[in-house]
Amino acid sequence: MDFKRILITAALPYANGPVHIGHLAGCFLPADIYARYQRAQKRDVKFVCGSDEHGVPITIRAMKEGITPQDVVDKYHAIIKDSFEQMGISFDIYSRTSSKTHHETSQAFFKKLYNDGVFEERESDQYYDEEKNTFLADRYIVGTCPVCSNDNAYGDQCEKCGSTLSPEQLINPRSALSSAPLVKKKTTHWYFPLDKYEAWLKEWIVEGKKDEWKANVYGQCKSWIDSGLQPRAMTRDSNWGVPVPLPGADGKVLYVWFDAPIGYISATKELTNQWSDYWCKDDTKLVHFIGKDNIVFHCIIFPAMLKAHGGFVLPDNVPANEFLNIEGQKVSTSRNWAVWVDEYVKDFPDQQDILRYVLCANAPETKDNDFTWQDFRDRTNNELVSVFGNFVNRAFVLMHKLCNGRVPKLHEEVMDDADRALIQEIKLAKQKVESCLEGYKFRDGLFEVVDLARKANKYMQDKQPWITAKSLDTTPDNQKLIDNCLHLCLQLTANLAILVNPFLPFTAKKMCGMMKVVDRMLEWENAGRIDLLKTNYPLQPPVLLFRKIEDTEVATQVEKLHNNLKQATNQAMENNTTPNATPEAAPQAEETSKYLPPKPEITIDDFNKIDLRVATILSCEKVEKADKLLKLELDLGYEVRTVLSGIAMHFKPEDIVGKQVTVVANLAPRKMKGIESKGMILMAQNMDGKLIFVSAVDTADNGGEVR
Ligand code: B3M
Ligand code: ZN
Repeated sequence: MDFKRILITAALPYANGPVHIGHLAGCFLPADIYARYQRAQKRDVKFVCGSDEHGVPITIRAMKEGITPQDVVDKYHAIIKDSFEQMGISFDIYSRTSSKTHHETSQAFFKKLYNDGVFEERESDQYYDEEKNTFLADRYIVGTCPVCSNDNAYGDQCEKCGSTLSPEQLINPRSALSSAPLVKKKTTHWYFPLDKYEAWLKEWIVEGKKDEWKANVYGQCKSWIDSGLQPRAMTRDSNWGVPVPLPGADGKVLYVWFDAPIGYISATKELTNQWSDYWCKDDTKLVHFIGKDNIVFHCIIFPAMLKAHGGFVLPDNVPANEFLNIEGQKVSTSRNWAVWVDEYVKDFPDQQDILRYVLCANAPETKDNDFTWQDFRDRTNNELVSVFGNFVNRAFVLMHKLCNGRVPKLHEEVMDDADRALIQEIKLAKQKVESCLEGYKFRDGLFEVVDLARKANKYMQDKQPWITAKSLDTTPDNQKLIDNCLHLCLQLTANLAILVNPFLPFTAKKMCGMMKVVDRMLEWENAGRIDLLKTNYPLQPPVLLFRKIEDTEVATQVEKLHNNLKQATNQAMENNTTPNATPEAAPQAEETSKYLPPKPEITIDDFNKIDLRVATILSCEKVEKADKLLKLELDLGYEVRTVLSGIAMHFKPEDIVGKQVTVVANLAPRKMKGIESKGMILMAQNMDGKLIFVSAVDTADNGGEVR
């Protein structure tokens, strides 16, 4: 189908905390790349988002901080909006669900379903706080955890041991709002009969989207549908949210997952009078960017609501990402294990594009991925600085040195195969990046861009115009060779600006400045051309596109993470609770289990690559200026070597000398604090955080293999 317009949405973040880089990588960055690319294609694009300002997490936060829910959302809406602006997320509108338009739009939506007799009205027993005269969401019920005896477990989850609970399982349940004992009271709610849409969903998704939607998205939908759909309550007893627009429904609001997706419609309404073109015309391509925990809401519940209402387009695609872990651990806002975007932009001023780069190059598109500060440094220094930035810089420096600061002419008569091959690569790169972006394969697309720079570097290195320049007097044609090389390198630079623009917009802008071209050059149709810069056109001196990340910056950030964790843990212990709980699904879900998720399956061949050996610790000392590192001398039988291990917080050096350990002996050496570490020792971690050496039970010979 040919689409006339594209409506792009990114999941509305809850305004109960700032956004972290997991949110960015999960949906906002890919959505932005897609929107920027489509705009460069001169297509009719609208990119909408806003804060999700309803739901229990916000009222809980308000209660904990002793402020009103409105105060909470006002505070975080501003912080979140600013973070997005800073990071160049180019929404056409960033709205909020507390807006008047949104209240009206979601109420009208509900009313239409109600009038059409879509809902089933049901009565059920709900916990009620008689002192506060209010029904209690599961989160508002506390009691003793049946699993770990934590006295402050919630009605839906114990945050101490991670168990998922229901209020019925709590021992001595009580209200979190008062100390009143709980009573049950009858309440009425309106249920959306998802079961009635099962056959339709089967046809639309299970049969219709198999080859179109990403495997992770399709798989989740299919298993939901296959396990049978149940009616779901679309209203709640609460006074924070969109009031249910029915007489006698005081104290009832729309379920946050009913009103939030309608927020996409409200935001479009606020953006343009033509909003209905985007929502109601068949030739609109609607694309929802979300994190994986939002899949069912966007692929099943919201489409069923739209279908029941009638007159709306359905999503063409829902390219959900998996999760981004941080330094090997799941993001947890309650443990403050996260990299916050507002802090990143403070810690790394004017370095938005390197974060965009790393998050896209390592995006969790098909599986959960890990963000580490070391990888952030490595990718920045080895890919952005050494490959992309270095090429552009060299092209400009050489042009100023060897071609009077002007775009030299292309002399066709002396072109060779290498020149022609490079031109071919430029054209190919456009096609490759384009097909990646159309197919939501953002990391592959970005790889292709950098790969073009890599090829360009090689071309320049092979041509060596600086050497050619040395024999100008003897071989006058040599100036032509130099001209051709730099002409092509500069045209390629212009192409790089176009191709990188959706991913790294700040960089593309800088490059336009250096080339003295207007933004219009960045239109996608210009990619693949080698006449973008006019011959003899004077260009600016190069500016540095990216700066290197220092090892000390990596260390500082890692330390910050651990300090945050320590603080949050201490505070949680004081309160016997967690400071920042998020019971509703967040784009980056909270950890719900004390166990790390299982890793993907590997083959025996994968395993056999690891050379595990028995070794004895010969000596051990602390590493200067590193709180966590111990320097170990290990006897591996066939050699003695140095290994650094981050266990200084757990062991005294003198206590572990003589211990036998297991070493990953063929791990690539790594330098930390100026010391080279060759290998890694295996440690097991108890649930309480205690570390234990993984070693042979009976004494084994040093150097012996562990299998
Ligand atoms: N605020 C949930 C979340 O942040 C929710 C997304 C709404 S998208 C309509 O995960
Ligand atoms: Zn527990």
